[in-house]
Amino acid sequence: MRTQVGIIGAGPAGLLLSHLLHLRGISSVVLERRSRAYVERRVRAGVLEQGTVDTLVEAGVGARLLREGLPHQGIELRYDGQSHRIAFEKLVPGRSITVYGQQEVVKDLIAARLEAGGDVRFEIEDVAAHSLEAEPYLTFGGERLDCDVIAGCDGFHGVSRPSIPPGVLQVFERDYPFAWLGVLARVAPSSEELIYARTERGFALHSMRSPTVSRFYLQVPPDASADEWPDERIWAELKARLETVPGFTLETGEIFEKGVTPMRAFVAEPMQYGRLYLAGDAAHIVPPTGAKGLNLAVADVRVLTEALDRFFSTGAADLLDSYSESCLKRVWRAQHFSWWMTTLLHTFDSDDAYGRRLQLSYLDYVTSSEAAATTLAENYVGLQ
Ligand code: RFL
Ligand code: PHB
Repeated sequence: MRTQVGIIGAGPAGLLLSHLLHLRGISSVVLERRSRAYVERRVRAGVLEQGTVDTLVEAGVGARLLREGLPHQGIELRYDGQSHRIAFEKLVPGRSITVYGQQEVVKDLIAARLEAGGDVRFEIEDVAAHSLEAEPYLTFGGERLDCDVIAGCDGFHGVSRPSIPPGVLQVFERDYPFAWLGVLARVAPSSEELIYARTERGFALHSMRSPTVSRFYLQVPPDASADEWPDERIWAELKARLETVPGFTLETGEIFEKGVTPMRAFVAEPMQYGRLYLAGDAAHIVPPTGAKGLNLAVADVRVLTEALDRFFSTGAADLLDSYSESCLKRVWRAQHFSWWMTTLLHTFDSDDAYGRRLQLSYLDYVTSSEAAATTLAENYVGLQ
């Protein structure tokens, strides 16, 4: 078997890459370890930057997103018994975000790939990448797939990054001393916009998926398990962290999804080796506070598509050679923003009274200075 681009992983990065390449007449095969049902059900991100929405719409996979996605013109910061709105329409006119579940993006992309006769294979468990320096190929289940290029879109725990020889990559990482418990509940959102809440009990986030489904996150200890969090405990803690301003009541409902996500940051440089190019979580992850992970994956794929198009249409490898450098500028901006949002809003060491004063001082600054609020807004909606 032979294809131009062998893609490992059918998450947002791998599927979007395959779709964008198809639109430019470049062939690809996507190999995914999990089943189609599993990847379509996997609950993750929810916030799409303007640039991500534009990419999906321009690629012809945005019809349902435009119909069902919830456009937002601001977010709320809640702390110290006060509520403050960061107003995108005023601070970054014409730019906003859309709340639309990552698994809905994945469903739309899979449907588009299959409808166009794309080769997406699920439940392929033993993919390995070989001969990365020249004439690369993938093996799986006794088969061999020769490719011009391999795209490692297999997430943080995938096989593509570890297939790069030792010593090539420089790794930068940070683990946070807490995790997020995320839940989905069948209840109308209690707020029109997302609420990022800082309290002495820890951080809480009120997000949503639709007019009838709400999404919540709670800062929990790093070793927490969802089993320790029966529904009543979750609602009590969400109320304690969110019902902190006059007149706000949190509506409750049936919780139908629960999971704990570690909070970690990671970047591997460069994002390429020989004919292997890493995109999305395979190369970098951010803590979810800034809602950047999926958006970074989409941005990588945009850069890679341009580079591959040029390579296959003219033979010029210049854009491929500078792929990592082009992506890393945005990656590091998002790393900084995610670190900053995380540091601002979470409870760290309970003995660190000095650190708490710094957080509150910065929150006061962000909510009272237009310059500071604009910094938050332009990073949140995504820098161009
Ligand atoms: P994915 O989505 O992890 O997809 C990788 C795919 O590769 C498959 N795979 C393999 N396939 C074949 N062989 C192997 N050996 C393989 N190993 C793995 C996997 O099964 C999977 O299908 O990576 P991708 O495509 O790079 O996409 C990245 C995003 O998923 C991720 O950055 C975001 O979900 C992060 N994130 C958020 N990002 C945002 O932009 N906005 C948000 O609001 C946001 N919230 C979040 C988040 C991530 C979260 N979790 C659970 C990590 C909230 C949470 C709670
Ligand atoms: C989500 O809705 O899943 C979500 C929203 C904002 C974040 C992270 C996750 O910062």
